[in-house]
Amino acid sequence: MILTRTLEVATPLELEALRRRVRAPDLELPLGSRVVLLTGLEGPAPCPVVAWGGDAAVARTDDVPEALRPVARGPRPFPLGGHVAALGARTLVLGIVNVTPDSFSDGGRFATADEAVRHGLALVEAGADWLDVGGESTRPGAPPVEAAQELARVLPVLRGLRSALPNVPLSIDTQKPEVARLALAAGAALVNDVSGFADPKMAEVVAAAGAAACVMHLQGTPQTMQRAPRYEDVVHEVAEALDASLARGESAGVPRERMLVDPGIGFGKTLEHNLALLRHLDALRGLRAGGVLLGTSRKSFLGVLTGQADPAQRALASAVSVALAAGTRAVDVARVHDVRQTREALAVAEAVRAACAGGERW
Ligand code: PMM
Repeated sequence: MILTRTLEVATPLELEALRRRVRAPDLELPLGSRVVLLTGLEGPAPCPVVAWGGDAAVARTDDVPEALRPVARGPRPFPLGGHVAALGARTLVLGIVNVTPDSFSDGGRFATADEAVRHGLALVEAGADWLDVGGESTRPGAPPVEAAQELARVLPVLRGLRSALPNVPLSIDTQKPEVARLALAAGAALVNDVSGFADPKMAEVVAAAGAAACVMHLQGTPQTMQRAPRYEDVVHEVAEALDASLARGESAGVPRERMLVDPGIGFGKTLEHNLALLRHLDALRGLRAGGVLLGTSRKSFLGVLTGQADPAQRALASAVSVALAAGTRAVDVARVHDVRQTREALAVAEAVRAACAGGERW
């Protein structure tokens, strides 16, 4: 699979990294150049290139055919149960309702169904477009939960939210097909699978219900993922793995445009891996999925960058990370704990972006 990402070569270090990636030590580009990096090349390059080595090449932006460019996509409908969400017009906010005793940032806070439903209502009041309900923690090292226990946690919350908020699309965050099946029957419209359809039955459940899905990238398992994450080219490898998840979905009968892709920030990734993925989210556009979902909320890498040890104190850092990604039109849906702060940050990012698009640049 050939993937492209746009690069602005702003510093000598970035030029050096690009030289290494395309194995061209003599490559010269003026600093500030905008180019496209193509990865995953097997045969001849699909366009004129300035340097080429191994599976990667650098091309001038104008030389790359339209079909290969990581283009931001315009507004498009995304069916969700009885609703049709509009993706691409603005970044939608997916509010997190964790019904777990041990999620890393909010575990135990909403441990009863009533508390969780009240929390969901408050998130919608604060501006959440959709809600994501989860009954199993995926924090590094978290012990797995039996399906029966997960169902006992999530079903009453889904039913409570469904009746209190009939117009708000709900998603179920689970890796278990049986949990997904019953959650869809209880009113969820999207299955958020952090394993990216590792269990092929999951894709069948989604297809049978005519539901939507989010497939996330994860290296290893939640138990082992942060031990020693390793990639040669994290952006390309994450995109390839997501493409394989989309293919599993398609072969079970889930249309590609009904699935969102998510790079899985913090799931088997170091700080450098997370930053590279955030910088090159546009590469995921090349997968032609329904849209791109991003989950940076309160994650450890934000603690490393800010020195903020308490995840609940990372709302500002989380909102900034979402606003930066939204500013480049690289993200359609942001999964967040701190809805109000994220909506405020997005309002600013999107207004600035729109002003530039309208030509009011000087
Ligand atoms: N992160 C967590 C759980 N589920 N789902 C998706 N699609 N993307 C994520 O980044 C993601 C997720 C872990 O965070 P939490 O324990 O705070 O919910």
